[in-house]
Amino acid sequence: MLDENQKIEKRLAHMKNFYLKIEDILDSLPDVIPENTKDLLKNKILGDNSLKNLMDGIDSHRPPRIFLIGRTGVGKSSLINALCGAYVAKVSDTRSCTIGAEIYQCKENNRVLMEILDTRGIAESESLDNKISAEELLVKQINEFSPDVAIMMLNCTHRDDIITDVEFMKKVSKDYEKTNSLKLPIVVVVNKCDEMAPSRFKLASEYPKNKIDKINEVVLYYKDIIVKNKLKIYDIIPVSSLIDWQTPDGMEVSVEDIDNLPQHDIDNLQIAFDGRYKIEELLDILEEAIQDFEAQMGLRMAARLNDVVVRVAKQLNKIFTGISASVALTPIPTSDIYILLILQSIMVTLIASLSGRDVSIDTAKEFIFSISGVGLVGYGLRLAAQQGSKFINAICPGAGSTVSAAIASVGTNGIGKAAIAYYIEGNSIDDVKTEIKKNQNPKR
Ligand SMILES: Nc1nc2c(ncn2[C@@H]2O[C@H](COP(=O)(O)OP(=O)(O)OP(=O)(O)O)[C@@H](O)[C@H]2O)c(=O)[nH]1
Ligand SMILES: [Mg+2]
Repeated sequence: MLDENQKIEKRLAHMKNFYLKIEDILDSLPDVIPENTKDLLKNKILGDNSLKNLMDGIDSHRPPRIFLIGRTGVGKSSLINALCGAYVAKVSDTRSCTIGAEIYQCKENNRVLMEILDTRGIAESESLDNKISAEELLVKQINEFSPDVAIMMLNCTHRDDIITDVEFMKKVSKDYEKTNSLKLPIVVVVNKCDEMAPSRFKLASEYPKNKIDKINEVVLYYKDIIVKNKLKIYDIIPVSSLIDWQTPDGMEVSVEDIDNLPQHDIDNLQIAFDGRYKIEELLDILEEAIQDFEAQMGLRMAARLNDVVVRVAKQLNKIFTGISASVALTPIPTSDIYILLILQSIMVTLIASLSGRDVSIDTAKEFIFSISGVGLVGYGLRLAAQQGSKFINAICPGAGSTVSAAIASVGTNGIGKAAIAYYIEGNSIDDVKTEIKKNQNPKR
């Protein structure tokens, strides 16, 4: 039986196979499409660097290196579990570390998900005789580790004095930039939001407005200190990493007791209660912040099977939304809608291939027509082109007949979302249509 990871690899390979065939598919489009239009599409799709990086990352991904800084008990280890959606084992690295810092790998079934440099921060190293040299040593160690991203963790429920750590991060950041000629993306994570009053609401979907308002107030409080002290950060986000674990036979275990369980139970821990808040959004931010595409794919691969597939599909949607906008800006001999339809069909086929299915360009086109309510199933491309403005109107009412970049991208994005909902999340076509009707003018 294939394990989760092999299933993911298989689906990604399936998508890549389709990607490698795009040139042939474009070449075999009906003759009504002029050669230069086909070339334009080839250039736009195959010349797109983000798409190329996404595909390259499939063959050569690596675990992302994350530098975690935060006080004892702020939830650094819990955050890693929350990001991976599983209780991951910590395996200490052989590399030596300064006091207060530890390098380890997070593993699941022999697969390394992430490499972590974990430090309690310089504020807690005060007992050291020579604080200055300890700090220098730590900065050096962080740069040797060469993180893809730094996560600075703060506590939502007590407003800590963070100036020492902010100053320290400025040094780390400066040194990193000097060594790598690259900015270190710093993401500030304000954890334990579930504990904010009223703390009885632990489910993210049930947070009342007053709780969210208080959480946002704390975020602003920290942001203000960071800005005033001139630390450049990539983003700041409030989260909760709360997960309660249970053994496969349903026995709940507290985090403190997990290490006492037999190895088999530790390897098979399940989520008993999921109190995570905004972890998806944090993953999105980290994915964007990480520049190296191999590490970016590695981060996606650390998530659960369906999450990995959805994350990749979302990325495809983002890329094709961008390509659509750029195509709409290019003066082209054929009708814009014609080209958009081909682009969107290719995107739908790529997304569908992630579900393990083989979907032809024609089937993808039919999918687009059926969700947009035009009902051209079975008709040829030529008719689709003639019906162009009507078709785009169905997706984006009031669009008129010229396809602007904004409309092209809104249409593509809507179709991408619908394809994810249908092919990957397994919703029915009727549910997908209802969802589209609800968000007639999606913003992104
Ligand atoms: N309610 C709640 N508890 C959390 C959250 N994150 C972590 N905890 C709890 O806080 C305690 C400390 O969490 P850890 O993840 O071990 O913290 P850490 O930063 O790794 O601590 P050190 O390794 O000692 O530096 C544990 O009991 C966690 O279960 C959260 O978001 N909400
Ligand atoms: Mg820890």
